Amino acid sequence: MERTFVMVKPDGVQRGLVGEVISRLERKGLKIVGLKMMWIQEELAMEHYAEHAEKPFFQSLVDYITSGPVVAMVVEGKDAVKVVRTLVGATNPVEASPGTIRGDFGLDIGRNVVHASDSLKSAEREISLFFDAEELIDYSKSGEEWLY
Ligand code: 3AN
Repeated sequence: MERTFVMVKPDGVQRGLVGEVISRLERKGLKIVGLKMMWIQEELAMEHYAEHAEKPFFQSLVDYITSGPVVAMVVEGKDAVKVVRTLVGATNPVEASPGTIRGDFGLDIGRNVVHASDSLKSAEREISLFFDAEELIDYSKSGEEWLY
């Protein structure tokens, strides 16, 4: 089973899309193993987006992600990293397919509703950046292997 990091960004929280995002992840069969609302401080934002430090939009990205509360979560499931990226859709909501979260709810590339890790390696990095080990809950939904 894989774990990945998902975050409802400030625009998603402001627009009341937290439940919608969680619901889509749950209905797909993914299991939430960590969940919290937080207001990201600049230092964490810069670390989270470190790979974009040289990009022209870096400062606006940091300003935006720290502009209001976010909902951070860790979801677990078979091929979770890829499955969540597929549910989330393309980075630019203009190109994201209908049926994806960004395709259905986003218009602006800077305010694209959700963040999701793009690889297993970044998932591990982002999970440990946002969550302490004891905040992640190990549980099973039932004893059945097939119940994702
Ligand atoms: P994704 O979130 O799909 O992994 P990344 O990692 O390429 O996309 O970009 C991180 C975030 O930076 C995006 N979610 C988006 O909010 C922002 N971003 C990416 N490209 C641009 C851009 N050209 N202009 C403004 N913001 C951007």
